[in-house]
Amino acid sequence: MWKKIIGIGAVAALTIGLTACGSDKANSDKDGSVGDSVHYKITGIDPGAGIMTATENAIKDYKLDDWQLVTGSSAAMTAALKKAYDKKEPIIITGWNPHWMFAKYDLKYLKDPKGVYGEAEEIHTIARKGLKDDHPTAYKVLSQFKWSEDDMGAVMLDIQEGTKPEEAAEKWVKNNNEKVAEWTKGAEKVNGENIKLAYVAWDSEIASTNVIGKVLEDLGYKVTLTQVEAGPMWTAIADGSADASLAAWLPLTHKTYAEKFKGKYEDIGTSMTGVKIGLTIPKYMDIDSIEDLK
Ligand code: PBE
Repeated sequence: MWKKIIGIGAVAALTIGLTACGSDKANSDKDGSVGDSVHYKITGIDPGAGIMTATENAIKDYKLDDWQLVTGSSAAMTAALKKAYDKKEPIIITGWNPHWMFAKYDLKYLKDPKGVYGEAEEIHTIARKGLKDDHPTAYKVLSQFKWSEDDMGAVMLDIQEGTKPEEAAEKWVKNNNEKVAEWTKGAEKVNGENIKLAYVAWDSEIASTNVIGKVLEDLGYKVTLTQVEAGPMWTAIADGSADASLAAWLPLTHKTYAEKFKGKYEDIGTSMTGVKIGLTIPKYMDIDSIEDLK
């Protein structure tokens, strides 16, 4: 079993999120605008997430002057989505793929004709400088890690349905020997060396980090999963206080971080391609584009 450290920031963000959605009485007045129906609020996640920066840019670029992006957390956002969805009330959230919410609810992305949310994004694995020399086995596995949206989706859904992340990861690893064998190809076993993986409590990254944590543990590592906010996660890789992270979304989502820490980290692999971020709504809402929010 590995240790889990939860950053204070995550707890604070959750509290803010709960406060924000407590006062959120969406009122779907047929004659009013979409804005009126959701009180001009976009339900967001943790402030350090790239999708929050992208959404602030969308508010500017689409001139959504009356609109406000509400800060919270992934957990608070999905709770607000469930609450609205159950009553068929309107809600606009910051969504991304892969995410279990698209399997559980009928949702759609709002079209983004200005391309504020980028095109096809990728999930990258980033490592601290020197990891290759210090921990060649971990470096090898991390750089060979690659899976599909369906793979990640299975782990995410299992967790969402109540299985503990480390148990969901263990189950997936047990049932997917072939894939794991590809990641561990040529990796020699180690004897209790420490590896620290930093991640943010985004559902997608809880899944990937726990799975790789399990794979490294099976190779003999003592694995620590450190849960922090996005800024501290990038900082930890850059200053070497964490070894690696599976949570770098590029080229757009974490562009600001990638530029800020340029030359201070190593981009060692792409674990998934064709991922996406954007404003997301239930299909029963009758708008299609971010431009309809004006
Ligand atoms: N996400 C999930 C993150 C990256 C992974 C899309 C919420 C973000 O916006 O930074």
